[in-house]
Formats: sequence, C-alpha cells, structure tokens
Amino acid sequence: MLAKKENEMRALALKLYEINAFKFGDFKMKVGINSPVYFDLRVIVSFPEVMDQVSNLISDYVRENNLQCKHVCGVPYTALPIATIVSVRENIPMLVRRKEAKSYGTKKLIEGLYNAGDTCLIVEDVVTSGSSVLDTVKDLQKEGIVVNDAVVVVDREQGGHANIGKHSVRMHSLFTLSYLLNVLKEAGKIQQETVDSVAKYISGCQINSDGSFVDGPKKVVNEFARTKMTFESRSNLAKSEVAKDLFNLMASKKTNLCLAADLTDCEKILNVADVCGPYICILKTHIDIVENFNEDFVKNLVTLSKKHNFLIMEDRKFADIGNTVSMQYSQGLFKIAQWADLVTAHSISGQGILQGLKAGLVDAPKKRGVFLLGEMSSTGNLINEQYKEATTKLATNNADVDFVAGIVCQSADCFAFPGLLQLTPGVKIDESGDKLGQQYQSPEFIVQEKGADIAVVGRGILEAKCIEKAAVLYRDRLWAAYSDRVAK
Ligand code: S5P
Repeated sequence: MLAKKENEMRALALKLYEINAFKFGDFKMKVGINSPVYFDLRVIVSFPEVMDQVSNLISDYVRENNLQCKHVCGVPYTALPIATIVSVRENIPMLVRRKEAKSYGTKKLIEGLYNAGDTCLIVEDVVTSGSSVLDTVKDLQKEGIVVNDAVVVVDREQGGHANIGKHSVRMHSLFTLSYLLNVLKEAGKIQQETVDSVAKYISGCQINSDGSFVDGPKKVVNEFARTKMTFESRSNLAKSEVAKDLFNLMASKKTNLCLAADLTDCEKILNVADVCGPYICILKTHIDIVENFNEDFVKNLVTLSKKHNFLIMEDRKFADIGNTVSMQYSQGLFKIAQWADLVTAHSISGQGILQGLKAGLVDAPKKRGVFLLGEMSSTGNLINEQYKEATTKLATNNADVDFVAGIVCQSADCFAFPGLLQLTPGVKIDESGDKLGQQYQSPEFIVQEKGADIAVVGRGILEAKCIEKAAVLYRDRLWAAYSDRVAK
C-alpha cells in the first residue's frame, strides 16, 4: 500500500516536471532575488488527470491524517480548482476568499455559509515564505473562523513551514522541493550538480513571512543564469529532443555558427554546405527563394548534413492557423517536414502554430523542432514587449513545449529558461546594415552582451572572397565569445 502511494507520488512528481509545472533557470521572484527553480502550478488546469491526482492526494492526506474541518478554502487563484475538487469529493463545504472585497452589494471578503467558530482547512499550491497562506488565514480569522491546518502541494523549504507555524497553523505538504529534486535525479532528468546548486541556493535564501531574509540579504549565486551555463549542462534541461542534440552537437563540434544559405541555386547551396559544413552547427535555408528546387537537392543536403554533422533549419516563419501550417509544413512542393530538422515560426497564431506543426508530423514522426520568433532584427519591426512576453510564455508554458527548441531574438532578457536556445540573426564583422532595414552587430557583442547562443550569419560569409575562410573566422570569434562568457 505504502509502496503504491510512493510510486504514485513519484509518477506525479515526474509528470509535474514534464508539463512544466516547475522548471530550472533564472527566475525573478517576488522577494527581489532570482531563483534557480520556478513553480507554476497554474498549468495543471490544462491536464485533468494531473488535477485529479493532485486533488486525490490532498483528499487522502486529509482523511488519513484525520484533519478536522468544517470548511475547505483554496488560496486564490491557483489552488481554487484544487480546493473545489477536494470539497466535492470529501463533501466538505467550501469557502471562497476574494482577493479584493466587492465594491458593491455585501462587500464580503469570504463567500459561502459559515458561523464564527467554524474550522476551515486551507489548500495552497506552492509555499515559499507562507505569506499568501497567512493572508488567507487573516481574512478567515477576521470572520471568526478557526484555521488549524493548511495542506500545500509543494513546500519550497524556504521558511514557509516555520512562518505559518508561528501563527498556530500546521502546514502539511505533499511534496518538498528536496523530494522533487531527488525523484528527478533518480529518474535521470537532472544531474547531481543541479540538485546541489538548488540546495545551496535554498539554504542561503530563507525568507520571513514579510518577505525579508532570515539572516539579512545575502549574495546568493544562482548558477542557473542561462548565459553563464555551458551548452553541455543546458542540454540536460532541454524539453525538446532536437534542442538536446543541438546543445551536444555545438559542444562537441565547438561551433555556435548558423549559416544563412540565402542563395537561389541548388548547386550553389550544396557547394556552400559542403565547404562551410565543418564549421557550422546549423545551415539555414529559405527554400522558397530557390529557383531550381527538386527532391534530389534536399536528399543531397541531408547527406551533407550527416557528413559534416550540422542540422538543417528551414526559415519558413510559419504564421497561419494550425491546419494551414500543418499542410505548409508537410505537403506541397517542398515537404519541409521531410528534411528540415528545425523550422522557424511566428508565435502570432498562438498554440495552434505548435499544434499545427506537430500535426504535420503525424505520418512521418521524426525528431523535429521549432524556433519561435520573439524579436526581429529589422528596423521598425512591430513586435512589442507584450508580444515578446507572450512568445516566451508560449515557448515555456504549454502542453507542446517539447516541440520548441528555442527563440529567435535579439537580447538575453527575452527568456530565462536555460533549456531553450537563443538564435540571433543580424551578425556581421563589418557592422553597417543593408539598404532594406537589416541591422548588424559584431559576433562578440551579440554573444556576450546580447546573450545569443547561436549567431546567424548570411552575407557576412556568402559575400566574402573566400567563404571557407570567412566561415572559420566567424566560427572562431563566436566560439571564443561564448567560451569567455561561460568562463567569467
Ligand atoms: O529577425 C530576423 C530573423 C531572421 S530568421 N532577422 C533576420 O535577418 N533573420 C534571417 O537571418 C534572415 O531571413 C536571413 O536569412 C538571415 C540574415 O542574413 P544576413 O545576410 O543579413 O546575415
């Protein structure tokens, strides 16, 4: 029985990781310093089986530990649906705490029927300092309701248990952060160094319920700052199989150069691929500018990609509804899904773009991935901060993130998750732009100041007197810039 429960807990822990309910990286926290681990249990509403398991475990916990309560109340908002299921399943009437009192009518903060002296159990998703649980406790207490227990899904072990205890409320947790880390480590999802660095961070960062640090503010090193990590260590955190491969390819081949083979003739592209292949990690095409496209061309390109160990990216910048994208990806003259390891896509149509691409692979399941456009290099482009943020969210927080290998963007602040790659175009040693709005920056600037993991170079190489020499020069400067970045 106990072993069965333990297996259930482990499976749920892995599932939570898989659906991105928690992840490792460099995340801004309410308390002002960045955290290497971030929980976002809001996503579980999209996974009914996970909702069911989480609520079941809470119900079981309440019953098995005989927690007495007349009501159950979820801390708004994430825990509300969980508390609702527990209430219905255990037949315990629910109370709903409003975040703000209504400006009209009853102005009540607590909805539901209760009497002063009633007991209420609190349900919460994640506890850091415990302040959100305590806010709910205070509002219930104002109404004369007694709170003895709070059951939380995850305790980040940063002081919440003690802070809540100081107010005579017992905090119970389904998972602690240490438990989750151990399960992931045992399942081979993360390395011991990840466990150690999170533990180091957490022990140096204990928080009081008012948000201040227990031993005063400390310099806590977050070893998960994306731009400080090596490609090898980031490959462990990638959700996309192609991204994992690409991180390892870059590390072993020592190149972070992507060549934009923007040429219109098949033979010329194949020649460039053969000459520059040894120095690049990706060869990027714009297949719709090719004048003499034929099936042999892509076959030969794939052969060269195997010979020189690089991936092929078709820079199609898909931007339509899922159904159209699915056809554009897999059908028509180019049958992109057949030969391109990676494609680019605008995030404009939302999750449908990812679903559409995935649907395009149904008949030919292959290791494939997408880079979403988070920013553009051209002057006057219309992408704004809000769009950028929404793109990052799409890349890190939905059911199809295993298809996202990275983001095409211009700056490190676009995203924090180290398991994604930043691909940055607009790179040229001679930094003057072109007549059509392209803007260039140097290899060193783009990698060290702008956070690029992979730099896209087109005309900087294609227009050189000797393309091989130019490819070597760009490869060397980009790799040196990356090596310096992670060594600092
Ligand atoms: O914002 C962007 C996104 C992309 S993918 N700006 C870009 O320039 N690109 C692509 O990168 C562009 O389509 C071209 O293939 C390449 C840059 O080529 P270059 O000749 O200007 O280096």
